[in-house]
Amino acid sequence: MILTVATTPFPDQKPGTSGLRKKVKAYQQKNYAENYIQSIFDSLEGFAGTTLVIGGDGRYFNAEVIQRAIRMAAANGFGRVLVGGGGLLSTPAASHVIRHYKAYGGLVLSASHNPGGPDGDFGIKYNIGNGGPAPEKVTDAVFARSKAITAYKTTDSADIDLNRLGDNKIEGMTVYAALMESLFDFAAIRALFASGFKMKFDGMGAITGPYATEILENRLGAPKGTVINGTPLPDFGGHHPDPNLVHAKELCDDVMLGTAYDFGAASDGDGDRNLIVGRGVYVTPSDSLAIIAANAALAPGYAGGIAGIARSMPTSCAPDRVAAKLGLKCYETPTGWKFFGNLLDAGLATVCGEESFGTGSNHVREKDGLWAVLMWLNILAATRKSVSDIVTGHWKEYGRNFYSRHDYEEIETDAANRLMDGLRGKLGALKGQSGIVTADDFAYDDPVDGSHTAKQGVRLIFGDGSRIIYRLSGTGTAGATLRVYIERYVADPARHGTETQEALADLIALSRSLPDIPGITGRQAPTVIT
Ligand code: VG1
Ligand code: CO
Repeated sequence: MILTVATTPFPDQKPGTSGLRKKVKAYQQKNYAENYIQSIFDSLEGFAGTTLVIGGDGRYFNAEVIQRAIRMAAANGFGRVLVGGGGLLSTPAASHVIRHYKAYGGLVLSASHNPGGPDGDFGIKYNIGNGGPAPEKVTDAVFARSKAITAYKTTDSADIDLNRLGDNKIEGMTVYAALMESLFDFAAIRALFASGFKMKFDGMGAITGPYATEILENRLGAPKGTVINGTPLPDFGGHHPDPNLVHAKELCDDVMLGTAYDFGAASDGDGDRNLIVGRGVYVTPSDSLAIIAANAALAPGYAGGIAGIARSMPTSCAPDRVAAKLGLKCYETPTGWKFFGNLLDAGLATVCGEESFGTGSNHVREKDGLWAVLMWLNILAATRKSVSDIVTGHWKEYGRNFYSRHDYEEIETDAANRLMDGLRGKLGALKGQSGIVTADDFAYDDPVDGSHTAKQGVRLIFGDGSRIIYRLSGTGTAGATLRVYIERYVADPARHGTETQEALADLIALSRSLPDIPGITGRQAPTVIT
């Protein structure tokens, strides 16, 4: 029976960079999740009788919300709901499943790289029929609706056993693994592992563990135990499932400093991010995108070459150099995967990436952690070179974009806004100072649908191409996080060995003094450096 339940709006259901992320405690308020899900449905048209995909990254509160979402989808008139076994789907698998089954769209229950557990974060994201995150015109409509909502629709049916879904259950892993087999040279990668090549993959207690175990160990013959922290847990086993030098330190130390491994990788809470390291080398996500773009044709799925590259604005300009050499366009978009969808749909770009450990291609409409790992394995298998040789070889050919991101987490929201407003207010004056040739607030005009997105980050671009970029995070749930991105291009191979923070030292100092970060935020140094 369909029930209409009266509710009152919450003022704070504004989707951020990737869905609505809040503390679990906020999501546990009566009707909070229901209001948001109903606001999504109310913003969509023509879905009666169609299919909706629902899956989550398995974090705390997933099991409860998924049941509510299934009931609400039925009550709102969807004809069919496809749910991942156990309610689990990684973000890239959900994207593929939406496309594969030609669903109307999908709900992804995830707060991605944010910590989980009762005191952690929860999130809900809506993806459209192309498998990608809803564009801003949809998320704007959802927020508007959430401020006016008066009722939601549900049914009085009992909870469903998510492991016994009959026809409504899809094994996200099987269809996803088949997609990966169609893109990469599994025989060559199998031969690489058979030759004694050793890798370690850190699932970080999150969703990718089972996918990685199936693909790397079962299908590609990597030794058992290659995947560590491979069981998804509601609190990620206490890990902060953000695959970077800080939160995946153990893996990085083992692979980079030791001699036991040739290659190391990790993925985040919902499986869309990737970390790539080799013996003695950490591959920045920006370099990884450039290297993948330059070598994509080694993988069968991209043998015909790529159509173009897209990167988020703060991502380093390393991919631009590859695009130039290949005679392709490199598109520069605002932060967040939702801006890549149109470029991929229109065939303007084949590979895309962000500095925040996100890389992907036109095979789905999300970033894809395991895809990036398999692309690297394919490149390593085809060339039989070490990660380090590939990276230094790339720098030698294209020059090196030294790159680092400095995060100041959980600063006061007012201070963060003051700092950004201060920068915006003196853009005119900054031009000409300290070699700055461009000082602006990045805006994007989508070449496909003509939509305009403003205020996407303050850019200071120097005469030699160096950049300092400032923006506030749109995924946090406490206070504000200031992200400062620092980049310098160096052509001379003799200088490529310099340590990154040292190579950027003068720009780093300037990045702090120009907007007076210590004075305004009270912070002398960032909390996380990647
Ligand atoms: C961050 C990253 C951004 C990424 C987003 C979602 O956003 O910077 O590049 O697309 O997270 O990634 P922000 O607004 O906090 O900088 V995920 O893996 O958390 O869905
Ligand atoms: Co993620």
